[in-house]
Amino acid sequence: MSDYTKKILTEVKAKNPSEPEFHQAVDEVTSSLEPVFEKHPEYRSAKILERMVEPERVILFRVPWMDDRGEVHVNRGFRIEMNSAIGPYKGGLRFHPSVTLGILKFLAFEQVFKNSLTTLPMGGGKGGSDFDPKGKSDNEVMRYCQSFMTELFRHIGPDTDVPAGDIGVGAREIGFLFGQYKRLKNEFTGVLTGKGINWGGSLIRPEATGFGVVYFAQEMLKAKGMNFDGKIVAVSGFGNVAWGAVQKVNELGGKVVTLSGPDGFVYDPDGVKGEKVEYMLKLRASAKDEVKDYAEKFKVEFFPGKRPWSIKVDVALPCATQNELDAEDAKELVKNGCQCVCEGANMPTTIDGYKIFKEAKILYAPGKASNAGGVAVSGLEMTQNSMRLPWPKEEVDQRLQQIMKSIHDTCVATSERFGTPGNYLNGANIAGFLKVADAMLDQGLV
Ligand code: NDP
Ligand code: 2IT
Repeated sequence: MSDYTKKILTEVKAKNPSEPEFHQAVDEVTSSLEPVFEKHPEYRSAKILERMVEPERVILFRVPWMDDRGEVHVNRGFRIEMNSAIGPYKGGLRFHPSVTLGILKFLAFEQVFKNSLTTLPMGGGKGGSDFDPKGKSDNEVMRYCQSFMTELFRHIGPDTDVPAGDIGVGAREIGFLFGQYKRLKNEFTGVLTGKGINWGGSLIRPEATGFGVVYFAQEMLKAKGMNFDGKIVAVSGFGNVAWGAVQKVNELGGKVVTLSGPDGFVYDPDGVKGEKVEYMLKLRASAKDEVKDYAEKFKVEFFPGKRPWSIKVDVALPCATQNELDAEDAKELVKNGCQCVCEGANMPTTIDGYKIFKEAKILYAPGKASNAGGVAVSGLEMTQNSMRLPWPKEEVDQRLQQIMKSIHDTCVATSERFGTPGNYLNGANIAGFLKVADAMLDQGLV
């Protein structure tokens, strides 16, 4: 690391104490950017990176709500408006008890690079709450979403900031949030994405992140003369992203043998297919947050408290959450002959885990490139809303495939151009950075 980037990282840590995930995300991006600063001193002198690590705006608010028994609760709501150089702030909302300012800043920072890679005009943002949807009734979730939006509505808008879903925020929550926004503004606009299909949502948006991950992995395999046919695949998580990924792997002839939750993982050597894929939706809707029930229902093995990375597979798709794959897990995967790791979640691999993949020279794609299909189709939903014209499924899917191929090819070309061929992480970080950095230069001191 150069003195310049070291200084930036030291300052980020000093200014933002107790935000380890944010430090990790900045560290990972910064380490890719050394060759950029060597070639382009103009970014240094304009202090582009120093500006990019500081959110344009952070909104933190109280969310009071009442449960079904009449008891009052208070949670925290956040929206991080990170960067609007190339478009309105865009990014999901996460409802999970682990949500903190630091977690959302890491996600918003990643989102800036991801959105830049999609080829669409979207800036980066992220938001959410420490609200725990687990075990809550539909009415409680509705009241919570209404209270959350009663403050958030004044900060967002179809040309300003367009939130969507993430962990704990799916179609149901987007519906409640949209309904409240509409009442407050008396406007029907594309202010949120992931909407229901009858009221402005895009076809394929629910599947988009998972489909996109597999399209990206397919491109990586193709570049090495391989494909998904007959490949054994480990998937972690059992949520929206995992569900989309499982479907697409099956379609392409692969076999998914694991799913995981906070309680452990299931090993299904016959493959997660047919009614089992439908069952994933039930598992998630049950709000129990367990995959153990899958093992009981389909009579397969359950490994309590364990992650799925010890199983021998060809491809690994981490689709649950950040830092769910560490150096030990990475060693296991490599030892067992895994050829490709393609991230569905945001930052699921630790920095030490990534180093193991790099040393072993196996294919590795960072989430900001490989999971960009979700936000890309959100971008397409915004386009359809602006045109007031819905596109057929085939058109959205075809555009999604083109976008994932374009991100793949950009990562390959950029990593080569900056001296690290085959390194998708460097390619994604550099290409994502350059587009935003140039826009910031064009727009003056913003
Ligand atoms: P869901 O809420 O649908 O599913 C999340 C899954 O991850 C659940 O299985 C959840 O279980 C598990 N999980 C969440 N937190 C933890 C934790 N701390 N430890 C272990 N497991 C955990 O979310 P999504 O599928 O939408 O999101 C999954 C990942 O993909 C996240 O990293 C998200 O940021 C990323 N992503 C999502 C996109 C989207 O469009 N939805 C787009 C791009 C990336 P539990 O709730 O019980 O903890
Ligand atoms: O992490 C992500 O890219 C998302 N949760 C999707 C964001 C979006 O705006 O669709």
